[in-house]
Amino acid sequence: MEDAKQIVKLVITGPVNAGKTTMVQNLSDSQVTATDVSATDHVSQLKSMTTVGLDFGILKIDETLELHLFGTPGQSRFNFMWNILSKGAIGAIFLVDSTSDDSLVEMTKMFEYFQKHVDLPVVVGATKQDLPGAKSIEELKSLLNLGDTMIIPVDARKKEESKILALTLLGNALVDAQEEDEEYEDEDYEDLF
Ligand SMILES: Nc1nc2c(ncn2[C@@H]2O[C@H](COP(=O)(O)OP(=O)(O)OP(=O)(O)O)[C@@H](O)[C@H]2O)c(=O)[nH]1
Ligand SMILES: [Mg+2]
Repeated sequence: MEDAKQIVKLVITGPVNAGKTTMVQNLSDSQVTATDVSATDHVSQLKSMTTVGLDFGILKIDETLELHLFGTPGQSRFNFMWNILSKGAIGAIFLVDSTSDDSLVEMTKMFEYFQKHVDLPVVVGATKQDLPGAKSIEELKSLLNLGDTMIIPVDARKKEESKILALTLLGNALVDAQEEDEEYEDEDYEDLF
């Protein structure tokens, strides 16, 4: 019998201009859905287009596993989409623009919001490490107050780097799920004695 195909949902989130749409586009084997429109107000000083709904793409790992990627908008006025898009996800990739102080401030707020309202396993990807003025991974780790959360340099334009980030998140999420399972089983056995 053929193995059933597993579909795993991942969310890609983070502040404006961190590289979420770029990552979903470059990771996807299939045609992507994007909902970018012309940026207005302060965002238009950074970039011409911004996401107002979602990015969607599919990355096929092998015959039995597909990652379904959901990119969120970065602007906080669309934060209702963060909850909607995170439903049923196994984890979230948080991207942050390593060259932008505004991105760090916004990322801290988003990260707090997520921990409170969404609570998924997270891996942080630090983009734009190749650009002048980029903060080092160590600096970012302490400025963002990330605690135990893993932070990895990534260029959202590069598929292989982005794939490593996605697979790291998947691995961490599976370990978390296994640990929760074990706790649950221990509780079960305690009831027996
Ligand atoms: N030099 C460099 N550019 C990058 C890197 N990662 C992403 N970019 C660029 O940064 C820009 C990010 O734009 P988007 O992908 O639209 O950003 P977004 O996070 O979807 O932004 P919003 O939808 O507005 O929240 C693009 O021009 C990318 O090519 C990187 O590691 N290095
Ligand atoms: Mg976008």
